[in-house]
Amino acid sequence: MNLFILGVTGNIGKQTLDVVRTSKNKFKVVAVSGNTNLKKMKDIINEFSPKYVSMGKRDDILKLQELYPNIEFGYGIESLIKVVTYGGLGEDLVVNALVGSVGLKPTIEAIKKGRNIALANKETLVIGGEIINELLKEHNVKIIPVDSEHSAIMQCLNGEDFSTIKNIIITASGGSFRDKTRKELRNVTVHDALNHPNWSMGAKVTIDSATMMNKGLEIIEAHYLFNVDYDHIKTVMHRESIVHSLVEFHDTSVIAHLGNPDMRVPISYALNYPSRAQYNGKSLDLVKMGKLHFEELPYSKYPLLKMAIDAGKSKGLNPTTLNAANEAAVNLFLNGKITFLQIEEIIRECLDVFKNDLNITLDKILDRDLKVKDYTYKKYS
Ligand code: MN3
Repeated sequence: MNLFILGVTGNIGKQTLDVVRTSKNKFKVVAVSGNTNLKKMKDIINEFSPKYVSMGKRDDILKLQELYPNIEFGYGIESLIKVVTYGGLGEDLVVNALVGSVGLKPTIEAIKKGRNIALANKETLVIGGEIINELLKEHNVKIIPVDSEHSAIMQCLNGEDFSTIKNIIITASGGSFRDKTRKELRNVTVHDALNHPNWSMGAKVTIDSATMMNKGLEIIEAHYLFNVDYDHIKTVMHRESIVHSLVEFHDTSVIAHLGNPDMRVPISYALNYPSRAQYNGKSLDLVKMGKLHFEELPYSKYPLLKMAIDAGKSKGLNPTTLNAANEAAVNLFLNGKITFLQIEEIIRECLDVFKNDLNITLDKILDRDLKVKDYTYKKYS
């Protein structure tokens, strides 16, 4: 299997390479992209010898070119597309582990090339779901979700008739601030927010988990992946992150997917789909767990959850506006420019300022994405 990995130096990229290491004779890393981590990229090149490497900046490419004259290099968005379309067709899989809307165009080009995609970049479906689903049909390509909840749902649906789904139930850990009150959220710091109780993730997803925007984006993602109406996608707070999601069927049977919180499991499932590979992780010890807890998600504490679901339901460019405002606001928060609760204020403001448009095209999505981010950075930097 030839792998084309976007975001290889990030958190999901790193864990993808862990999975690749466990079955090195099955996978060949052909093309990869990183952003600014030159040292990590050198290590990856030395270990996996890819044929094509993309980095964020031209300077870094020039440095790498000197060291590795036999590898092709590129930088910028065009080179991300080169990563996913590199070489001829074979037994191929694109792993899209980019963070943010930048992942949409490469996903589209991978589909057009006819390559299946292991998708960790949820923004692809949040902002481009309508377009993506049309393209998947047209090119007979599959998206296999890497997000743990969606991987769980996909596994619960194995061999099932989708028309018998009654509800999809997505679990939420509650993020780093699940025990804080609204009032306490006013003064939380970046450091507090980056301290997730269960999962090891990148900074953006960890903040999104704390605001619950992550769950909102995942609901939209689930809507497009499984073609289930928003009214039948439920959430439940589950502190232990052991039940990764559930599906209820017409006969009220509920199938759940359980496992220790380890992203390498859904990554391994996506890489080996439809079969399963051996993974030497820790077995789930239910007796040791003793209890699992489920609570209602407090919507009043997390206004972004409802804002995201509403944006998803209203379709068109609203999900793009929501997502772009969130990306910019989270960035501003991480850089100490705004407070934690300003993230939701900025998103509300952008949804107000930028009007919806139901007639979407890729160009309109990318244009809206840029404009919302420009607006937010200019006003709040
Ligand atoms: Mn998730």
